[in-house]
Amino acid sequence: MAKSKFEYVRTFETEEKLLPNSWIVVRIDGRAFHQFSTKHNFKKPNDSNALALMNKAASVVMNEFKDISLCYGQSDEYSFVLRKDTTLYNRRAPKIMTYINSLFSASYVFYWSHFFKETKLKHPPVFDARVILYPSDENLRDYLSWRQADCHINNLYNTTFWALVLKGGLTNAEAEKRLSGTLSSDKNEILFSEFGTNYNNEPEMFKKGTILLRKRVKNPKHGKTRVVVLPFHEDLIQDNFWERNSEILGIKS
Ligand code: DGT
Ligand code: MG
Ligand code: MG
Ligand code: MG
Ligand code: MG
Repeated sequence: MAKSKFEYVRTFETEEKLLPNSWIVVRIDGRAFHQFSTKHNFKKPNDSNALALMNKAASVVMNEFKDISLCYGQSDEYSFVLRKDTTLYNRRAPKIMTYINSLFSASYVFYWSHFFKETKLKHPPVFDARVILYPSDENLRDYLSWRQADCHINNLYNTTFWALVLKGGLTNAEAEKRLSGTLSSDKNEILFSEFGTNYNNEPEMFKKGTILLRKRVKNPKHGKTRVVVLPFHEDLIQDNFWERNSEILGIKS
């Protein structure tokens, strides 16, 4: 077909290509989930169904894009880590970011009713997305450690805050004041001495977030192996996580 006289407008398009040989991280985060979680009666401070739905939507994304080697999620956010050498969409940033975000968001809606049997979706959930490049393995590990440390700090705060409000009868403002300036050890102590809660015994998913990894598993019936996406709730800040899962950074063991 002959080119139309309009076709020149394509030359206005730009192509944002991501630097080669760098880890690509796409992080999505729910928009105004403070409100969204209230409107949909999420349990405080953690709603297991809401977190399971986030994990499900991330698994759909990881199953679709094989160059994602690890995902990390907590609260209303998920990070997707693509291999350094990925050539997915020629490393075009907008393609990678929008496909991941859109598949995640669509899956969140698609699977909503599996996780919330009683609660109808009241409005479409939306997620923002960003792409970050990390040139070294150390940078990538520090990024993931930063997100997991954030999970821990927020979860300890929220667990103590909601214990003071829901079990201790304080108002939100009183609980906030009580916690202002406290250290982690103070919060652990409040939980233990006032509410009989040992923070260490809280569910690992709440304390550590969720890591999705690809693992080869054997079917016990016919012995065939296949690669599946599995959730882990472990400390990824320590070296031994990376030693046990040496395939992520491509360290030959
Ligand atoms: P943003 O991201 O700037 O549009 O604003 P938000 O409101 O999404 O803020 P963000 O992302 O910093 O914090 C996540 C919010 O989502 C936070 O207010 C707590 C809420 N949230 C996340 N997971 C849960 C949950 O399992 N239970 C409850 N009750 N709330 C949750
Ligand atoms: Mg948010
Ligand atoms: Mg925010
Ligand atoms: Mg968030
Ligand atoms: Mg098209």
